[in-house]
Amino acid sequence: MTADLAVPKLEFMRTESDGDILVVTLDRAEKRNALSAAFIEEIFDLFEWVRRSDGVRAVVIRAEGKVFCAGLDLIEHHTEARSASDFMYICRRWHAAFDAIQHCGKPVIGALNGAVVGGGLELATSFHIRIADATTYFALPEGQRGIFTGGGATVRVARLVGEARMVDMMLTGRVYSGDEAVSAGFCQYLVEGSSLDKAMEIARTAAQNPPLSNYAITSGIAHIGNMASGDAYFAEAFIAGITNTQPASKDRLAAFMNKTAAKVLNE
Ligand code: 1HE
Repeated sequence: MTADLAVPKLEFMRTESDGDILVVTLDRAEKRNALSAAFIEEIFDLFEWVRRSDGVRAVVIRAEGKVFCAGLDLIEHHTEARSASDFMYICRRWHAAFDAIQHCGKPVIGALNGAVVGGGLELATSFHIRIADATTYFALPEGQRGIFTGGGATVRVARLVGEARMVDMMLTGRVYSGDEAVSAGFCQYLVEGSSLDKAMEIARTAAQNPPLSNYAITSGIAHIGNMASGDAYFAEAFIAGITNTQPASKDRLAAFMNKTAAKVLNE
């Protein structure tokens, strides 16, 4: 991999490019990748850049160290003695940063390891695909810390794994890992080896789709999920109208007609 893309200046992350895949590493291992206010701003800036960068076709997010992300920087939060309105504005920046990830227009694949907890789970649920390894676990320790989620979990985590499971996790500190985490929906893949290897494989596959198709898939489904079904069908028809008539779609359909395209087989 080479660091040849002109990304914004970063303090808490580093990036490398592997062809058209951008690999983002959370790089605050000494604090278990805890999310300070400045770290959140960096995430926002980076993914606004990803959205505008034609050279990036997919993103893999991994972490330095044995913990993917320990969530809110609890020490910064405690020592800054924030007012209610201070923290309300900070939460709104978390929402903006994680929306920037989810709606950057490119598939974002999380190569997870270790703890993915609190705000770390809020971060991970803004990715489109999550891959766990044998060390990965998910939790929402907010109840035990005497706080509440503020980075979008009430929407993204509840939607992903269900409101009842989220309430149980927050009340009891329950931890999910392994096959149970997959069946609950925290991650789509659980690998015995490296989650990064699997994430790269998936990113390379997804990067071959036309960019407009990937934009429709990664943003359209999420937006449509917020709509009543009549509105959703209407929006779906518009997205399909634009996506299914793009030049790249015509080429691929012609290839199918000419019997040069791959078939959809279960092998
Ligand atoms: C931190 C943080 C943090 C570690 N904020 N500094 N999140 C939590 O409740 C999780 C809190 N963290 C932990 O439970 C543990 O640190 C871990 C299980 C993730 C990792 O344990 P371990 O033994 O590998 O590391 P450690 O010794 O606990 O921590 C290493 C350093 O990271 C240490 O700093 P040091 O200067 O003493 O070396 C820790 O203080 C620091 N560190 N986690 C700040 N979270 C928008 S609202 C979102 C609400 C939430 O996210 S609530 C969930 C918060």
